[in-house]
Amino acid sequence: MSANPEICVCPSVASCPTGLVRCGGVHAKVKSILNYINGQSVRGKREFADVNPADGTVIADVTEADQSQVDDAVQAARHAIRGEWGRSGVRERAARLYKIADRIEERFDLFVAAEVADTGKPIALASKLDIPRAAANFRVFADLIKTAGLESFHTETPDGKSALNYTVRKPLGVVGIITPWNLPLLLLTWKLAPALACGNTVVVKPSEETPATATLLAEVMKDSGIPDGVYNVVHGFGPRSAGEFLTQHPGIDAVTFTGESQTGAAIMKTVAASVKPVSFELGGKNAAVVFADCDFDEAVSGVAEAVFLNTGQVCLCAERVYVERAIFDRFVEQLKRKAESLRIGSPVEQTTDMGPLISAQHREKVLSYYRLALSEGAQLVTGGGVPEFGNGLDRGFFVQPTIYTGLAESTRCVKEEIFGPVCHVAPFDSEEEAVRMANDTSYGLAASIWTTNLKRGHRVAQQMNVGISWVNCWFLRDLRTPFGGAGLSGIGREGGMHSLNFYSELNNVCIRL
Ligand code: NAD
Ligand code: 6OD
Repeated sequence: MSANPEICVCPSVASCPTGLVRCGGVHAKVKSILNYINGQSVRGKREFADVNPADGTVIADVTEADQSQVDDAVQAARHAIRGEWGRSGVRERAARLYKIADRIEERFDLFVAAEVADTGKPIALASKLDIPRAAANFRVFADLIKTAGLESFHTETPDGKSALNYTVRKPLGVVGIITPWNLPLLLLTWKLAPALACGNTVVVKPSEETPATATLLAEVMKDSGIPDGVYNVVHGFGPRSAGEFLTQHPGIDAVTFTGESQTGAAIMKTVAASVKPVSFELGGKNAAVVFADCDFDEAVSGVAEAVFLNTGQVCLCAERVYVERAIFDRFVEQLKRKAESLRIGSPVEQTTDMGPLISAQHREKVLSYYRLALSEGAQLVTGGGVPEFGNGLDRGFFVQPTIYTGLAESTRCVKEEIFGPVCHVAPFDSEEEAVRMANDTSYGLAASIWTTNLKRGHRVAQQMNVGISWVNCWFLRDLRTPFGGAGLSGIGREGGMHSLNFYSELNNVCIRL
C-alpha cells in the first residue's frame, strides 16, 4: 500500500504519540506517501513535504513522480484498458463502483482524518460533505451507467432508403485527471467515478498540497476488485513536474482538470497539439443577489455559508454580494454578526466552523487582497487580519473572515478571484441593475438569488450568465444535473449524462434496412 497509515486512539492531542493529526481521539499519521502505479507503491527520487495547514507541521513525505514514473503509470493504464477491465460489461463495472463506495464508508474515519490533516478543513465539514460525497459519486454513476439509454433512429432518406441508426458507448481510453486541494477526494471522485463507469483507466495527479486521500483510495481500489493499472496515482507539482508530464503525454486520450483558470489555459496549450478532449472546471467570482423580499434570516445564513464555507475555498463561494438598498444596512450588520460568530480554530474540534487556508503562500495571496481592498477604497466591516490563538495554531495559516463595502465595481478586489473567506457587499436599486452587476465578470460559474417572489426567482436565475443558479439555497447538489462554468470558469459540463458523454466515445452504427 502506498500510504502507510498508523492509527492510534488517544484522549487528547497532548497525549498522542504521533503528535500530528487528531481526529476525535483517533489519530492518523501518514508517514510516507508514494506513487501508485500498476497496483504497486512506487517511490520517486525526490520528496516534498505534506504540511498540515492548521499548525505548519509536516504530516508526511510525499514522493515526486519523475517523467519515467509518469510514463510507467500511463503505460500501465494503457495495458489495463486492453485487459479484464477493458472487456468488462456495464453491470460488472457498476458492481465494483458500489463496492468502492462501501469500502470508502468502511474507512470513513481514516479518510476524514487524512482530509482534515491535509486541508485543515473542520472535521464536521469533512464528515458531512467531503467523504459522504465521495461515496455518493460512485453510487450515482454506478446507477446511471446501468440505466443510461442511447439514441436510436429509424431513418428514411429523401431518396427512399431506409436504415436503423443506433449508438454504442465505448471508453475514451486513458484519462488524465488533475485535481485541486480544496475538496480533494470529492473532486477527484467526481471525475473518477464516471470515468471508471464508462470503462476507462486513469492516471490521477492530485494537488501537491493534498496528496493523502487519492493515495488511500488506492487501497480501496484493490479491495474492490479493480484490476491493477486501472487506477494510478502520480504525485508532484504542475509545471515541469508530474502534472505537465501527464498532460504532455502522448499515451493519454483525454484530460479532465479542476483548478485555476490560468492553469486551465496552460493545460489547454499543452494538449492542443495532440487534439485531446478536455473538460475544465475552473475558477469563479460568484455573485449572491439578495432582494428586499427575501426571507431575511434565511438569506443572511445562506449568504454567510456561501461566503465562508471551507474558509471561502470553494469555487462556488460568493465573493460578490449584491443587496437591495432597502435592506442593505441591516443585511450588512447581520452578515457581520454571522462572520464574527464563526468559531475559528483547530479543525479537529467538532465545534470548529472555520479552519485555516491551505498554505502560507495562499494566505499571503489572500492577505495581499485584504491590503489591496483598503488601498482601493474599501470600508472594512469586519476582519481583515489574522486571528491570534496563543498556541500552536499561531503557526497555522489562518485569516479572519472579512467583509468589505464601498468598492467600485471596477476594482481588482471585485473582479479577481481571491479564494478566501471574504466578500464585498454592494447595494442595488432595481432588478435590472442587480442582474447587470452580477453578470459583469469574466467568470461564469455560479450565482445565488435570495427572494420569496417565485417569478422573480425564475426570471433572475435564468438571466445569470453562469453554469448554475441557485434560488434560496447554495451548493445544493443533484449529481445528475449539468455542472460547469461559462467564460473563465470552464469548458464543458460534467454531472449525470454529461459526465458519461464526456468519458465515452460514441460510435454511431447505421444499418441499411
Ligand atoms: P491549481 O490550478 O493551482 O492546481 C490544480 C492542479 O493542477 C494541481 O494538481 C496542480 O499541481 C496542477 N497543475 C498546476 N499547473 C499545472 C500545469 N501547468 N500542468 C498540469 N498540471 C498543473 O488550482 P488550486 O490552487 O489547486 O485550486 C484552486 C482553484 O481551483 C481556484 O481557482 C478554484 O476556483 C478552482 N476550482 C474550481 C472548481 C470547479 O469545479 N469549477 C472546483 C474546485 C476548485
Ligand atoms: O459538487 C460538485 O460536484 C463540484 N464539482 C463542486 C465543486 C466545488 C468547487 O470547489
